[in-house]
Amino acid sequence: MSYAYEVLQQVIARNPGEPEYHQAVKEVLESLEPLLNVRRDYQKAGILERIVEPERQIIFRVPWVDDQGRVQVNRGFRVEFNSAIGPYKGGLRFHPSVYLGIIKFLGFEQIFKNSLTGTPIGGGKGGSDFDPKGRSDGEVMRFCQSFMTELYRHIGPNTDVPAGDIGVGAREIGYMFGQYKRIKNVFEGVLTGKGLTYGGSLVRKEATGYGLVYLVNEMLTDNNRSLEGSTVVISGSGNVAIYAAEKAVQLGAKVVTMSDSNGYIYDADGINLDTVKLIKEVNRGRISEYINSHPKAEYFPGCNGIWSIPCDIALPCATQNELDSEGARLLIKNGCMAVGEGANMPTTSEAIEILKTGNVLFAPAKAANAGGVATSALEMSQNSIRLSWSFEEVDMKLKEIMVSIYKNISDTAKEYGCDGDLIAGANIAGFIKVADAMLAQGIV
Ligand code: NDP
Ligand code: 2IT
Repeated sequence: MSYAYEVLQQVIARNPGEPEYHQAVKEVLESLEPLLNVRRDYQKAGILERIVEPERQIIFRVPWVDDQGRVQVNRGFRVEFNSAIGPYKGGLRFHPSVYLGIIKFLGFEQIFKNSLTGTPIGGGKGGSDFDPKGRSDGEVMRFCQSFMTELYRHIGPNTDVPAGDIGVGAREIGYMFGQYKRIKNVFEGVLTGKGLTYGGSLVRKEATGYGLVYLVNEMLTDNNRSLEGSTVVISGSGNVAIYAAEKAVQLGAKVVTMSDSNGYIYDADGINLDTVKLIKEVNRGRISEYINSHPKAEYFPGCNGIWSIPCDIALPCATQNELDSEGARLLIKNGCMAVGEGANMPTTSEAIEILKTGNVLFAPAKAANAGGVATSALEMSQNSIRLSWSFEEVDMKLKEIMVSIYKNISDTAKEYGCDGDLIAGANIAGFIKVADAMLAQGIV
């Protein structure tokens, strides 16, 4: 029995009822085999046993009062997973599906993603089972204030720096920042994704989507393909999806779909992003409203059908396990040449195997969506030096980071005998830096 397999069995036994966490750990540990065969020192130092156990897990009550005067109680989480290479860093997710297993899968992925960015940030994640959908601004504010009233004591600009994720955007970050500052009486860069008037970085809003397309573009170029003239299917219509679509169009592609948890739109002429931004960013509406102003477009209820739309490139940008084996088969059948993961773990393990067999180029989330957190690290740098860089400057740094992530993961895949397997390349490259830092710091 291999070291990685043994640790995986321990993880499954010790963390019952957390299938998403098991899935994330399995994918990483399996792909580390070629590295662990040559680096026996990792086993001696118990690196795997330690890296799969969060350094700290915080679970807390979040009481608040809704607009009808009723008391509501949600559950808050912050999992401080690994601080070997920097302060814990990672988003907060507000979604009714949130439970400890989701936060742990996201926090675990974040360790390696953050390492790949080349910036000094550790891995963490948090959130709540609070559902912002249909809640008034006042309710969201009271929830965020209550959430931060507990969270503030665990975080800090050199300790743990949260940001956004599903259900947490500029509005929520603003309310949480205000409450943190009020409690601590310190103006400091404790959150990223802040508004531009109070310490936010230009390009942070666009960064995950732009970064995804920069990385996919590198992967295509490296394989003598091009984004220009291609047809792109994007799922989701949130922060990542919108700015992935914007950059894909800027680079000459046509984006024909977007979705939310109710259904998807198909616009053969190319999605009008101004309409999507108005519906989603301004009105917080549903993607189905798109057809009201674009009658030639079609709306289909349900999420899975989106992968039946013929495309050259698919960018899942909504949520975990949204692209399953049936979706993968449909993509291949329709001639899809590349998949880039904008969301975290959007592709099921079975679907990944099918895409591999079908020779579809595959950019894994840890690398492909790292532009968001990389730009968060740039926001932290700007906060530390009390300066703001221009849009062009941050965008250029983001692009450089994505290009170097691609080079790092494809070189690493080659070095460990799995040429072209960017999943293995990303997992191994992300892991080595963290593992070596852990080795150097002793058994802690
Ligand atoms: P948003 O909240 O802005 O948007 C999420 C989108 O995904 C919405 O369109 C939402 O639809 C849809 N969605 C959410 N949950 C589900 C579900 N269970 N089934 C179907 N659709 C769903 O989030 P982001 O765009 O920020 O995040 C999207 C993904 O990208 C997540 O996996 C996140 O972890 C990942 N990510 C985000 C980064 C960031 O910087 N924001 C950085 C790196 C990764 P609806 O409105 O109906 O819920
Ligand atoms: O999954 C992610 O990388 C994020 N949600 C962004 C985290 C961050 O700290 O910017």
